[in-house]
Amino acid sequence: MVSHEKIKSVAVVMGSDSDLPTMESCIDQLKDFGIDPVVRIISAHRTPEAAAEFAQTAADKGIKVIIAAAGMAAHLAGAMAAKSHLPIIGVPMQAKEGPNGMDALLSTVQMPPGVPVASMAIGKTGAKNAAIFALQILALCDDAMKDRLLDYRRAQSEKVTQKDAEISKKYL
Ligand code: RP5
Repeated sequence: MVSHEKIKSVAVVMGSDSDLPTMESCIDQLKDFGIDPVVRIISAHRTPEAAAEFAQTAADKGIKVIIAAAGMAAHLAGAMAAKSHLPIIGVPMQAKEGPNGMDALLSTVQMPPGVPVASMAIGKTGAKNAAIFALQILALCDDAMKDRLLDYRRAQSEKVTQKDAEISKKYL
């Protein structure tokens, strides 16, 4: 069994500090599972050398999964995938202007054959799911993490079952 609790096994990179309020749900979700991520602001367009350097050296630093969030012409996740063999999870951000994150979704998900990015949904839901997806990857070789995820799923199901019981009583 491998423990991921003491090492920085997940990186959360984002294109701008304006993405942080959305990505906090990702960071919080990782922390809830005992994962303290590397968090960086790196831009595929504004700091392309830093993006390449980060992706190229991530695996050697012990990072196992990179979550990359960006808005507009969102190339950060793709830039990570171009320079790293690690699994890259992309989170499209909704920009202040433009087509409500659809620009970022398409820029993130439409990678060419051979260089995939696992794109999540736009915004906070995608941010939270990116964390859970990263945890699921870590759980492949971490039984304690697998058990935590199974508990999380059970608790989620119980909540729905409880709501179902409540609404069934109300509409009897
Ligand atoms: C992207 O452009 C960032 O990821 C952000 O979502 C968007 C706008 O950036 P700022 O102008 O707010 O820095 O690169």
